[in-house]
Parts: sequence; structure tokens; C-alpha cells
Amino acid sequence: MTYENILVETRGNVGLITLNRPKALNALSAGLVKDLGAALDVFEGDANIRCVVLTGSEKAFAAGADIKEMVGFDYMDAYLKNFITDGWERVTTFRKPVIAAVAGFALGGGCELAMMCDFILAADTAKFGQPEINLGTIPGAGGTQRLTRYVGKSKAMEMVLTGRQIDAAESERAGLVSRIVPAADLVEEAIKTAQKIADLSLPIVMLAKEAVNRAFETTLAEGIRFERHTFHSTFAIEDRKEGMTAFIEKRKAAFKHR
Ligand code: DAK
Repeated sequence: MTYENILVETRGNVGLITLNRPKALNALSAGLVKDLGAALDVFEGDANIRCVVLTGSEKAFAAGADIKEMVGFDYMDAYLKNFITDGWERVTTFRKPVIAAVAGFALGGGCELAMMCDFILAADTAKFGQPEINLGTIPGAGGTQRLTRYVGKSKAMEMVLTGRQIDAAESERAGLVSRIVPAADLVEEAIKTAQKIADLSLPIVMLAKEAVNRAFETTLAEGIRFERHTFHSTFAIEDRKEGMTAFIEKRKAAFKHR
């Protein structure tokens, strides 16, 4: 399948999606969001793919929703058409892990898209921000909610109220990104990390992802209960037996993803 606004490749068991509207710094147009959703649908259905990397260019992961597309909208356009909601959250319903590999600008919807992924690897050139306040609007794809959960109220509030961008070092200190790598190594490092995940048992990885995500949506007691049931359920999966047996037999586990 070919797309107008993204490039799609597979590397081993990893799906690589590269946002590709370089002239607009990967501004997230309706067409790009549609392409991204379609590519994720294909990877979701491909049993050979067990982890996905989402990246942009050296200059920009994505500079936000496409301002040129929305400048002329009024409230009724936005509300009645449920403006740009369609497809935007597809990445949050994707059941296999998705790593955001961010170099350059991740602003507005770009920052929000990165935060919808399971974790963010940042190049030393990465810059994150929610600059919507400068445009006379506010974040609309989860920025006020996810950023606050990632970095806490004080930093999220400052970023949302002032539009201040944070660099890679500050984003790592704040817990927004899992780690920083040199820009030149970003995509390869993300693919290496993704392949490491892809070598593990897919159903177990999916359960682990679901359990961590539950922490964002429920109380500690409910989350712990969910984790306990999920942990118990791993004993119904062949790969759990293989993993523990391989450890005892001092060999590498041969997971069957069953
Ligand atoms: N939209 C459209 N075009 C953009 C763009 C954007 N967000 N960002 C950059 N571009 C275009 C520029 O217009 C320029 O195009 P030409 O003039 O060459 O035609 C080209 O990309 C290069 O940009 P610059 O010339 O500005 O490049 P610089 O290096 O000087 O500056 C910059 C880079 C990233 C600092 C700057 O481009 C910038 O400030 N961009 C805008 C960043 C921004 O404000 N982003 C937030 C947009 S609002 C929702 C989902 C999502 C959203 C809301 C709701 N729902 C699901 C409901 C999201 C909203 C937003 O993201």
C-alpha cells in the first residue's frame, strides 16, 4: 500500500511509519491522520509485526495540526463535523506497542501524538511544546490531560499557559521521554528497541502494555487488581511456560506468541 503523507516500511518484525510532509514540518493534516490510521490498521492485522516505531524527520516529528486547514473554521464547523477527531486517537487503540522516535519539533498535536504512543525516545534535538495558546486556542488532542500526567501540574501548566518549549534534556528530567539518543542514531536505536520487544511473546507484551496503561485510567487499588488478574492469566499462555522453562534450562526462550 502506498500513502501520500507517510512512508511505511517493515524491518524484521517491526513496522516503521515515517511522517512525510517535509514542507509543512509534518503538520498533521486530515490526509496524514487518515494515512496513519490506515497504516496502523494494516500493522494491527499483520501477525509478523509485533512492534511499531513512529517517527518524523530530522527537523520535525510534527509541528502540530495543520493550521492552514483549520484557520477558516467556525464553531459549528468544528463541533458538527467533530473536527479532526476522526482517526486521531487510532494510535491509542493499537494493541501492540508503539514507540515514538522524536527528533526536532513535536509541537501541539505533534506532542500529543507522541504522548499517545507507549513511550517516547528523543533525539538530542527534540523540542516538545503545546503552543496552541499563541494561536488563541488550547490543546485539543489530549495535551492538557496527557502532558499533566507525564510531567505533573506545574510544568504542564507552564507549558500550556505560556507555550514554552522544552528541550530533550528537560523532557527527560520531567519524565516525558524514556531516554535521549544522538539524533543520528535515533531511528536505528528505536528499531533496535522495538525489535527487542518484538522478540518477546506478543500476547504477554500486549498484556503488559494494557496493565501499564490501566494506571492512567483508574485508582491504585483497581489497577493492582487488574494487574493481579492479568498476571494470573499469563499462566494460561504457552509462552509463559516456555519463558520460565528456558530460564531453568539455561537456554534462550523460543516464544510462539501463543
Ligand atoms: N500547520 C501548517 N503549516 C505549518 C505548521 C502547522 N502546524 N507548522 C509549520 N508549518 C509550515 C509553515 O507555514 C511553513 O510553510 P511555508 O510558509 O514554507 O509554506 C513551513 O511549515 C516551515 O515552517 P517555518 O517557516 O515556520 O519554519 P521555522 O523553522 O521558522 O519554525 C516552527 C518552525 C515549528 C517553530 C514553526 O513552524 C511553528 O511555530 N509552527 C507552528 C507550531 C504550532 O503552533 N503548532 C500547534 C498547532 S495547533 C485535535 C487534534 C489536534 C489538535 C487539536 C485538536 N482533535 C483531535 C480535536 C492540534 C492542534 C494543533 O496542533
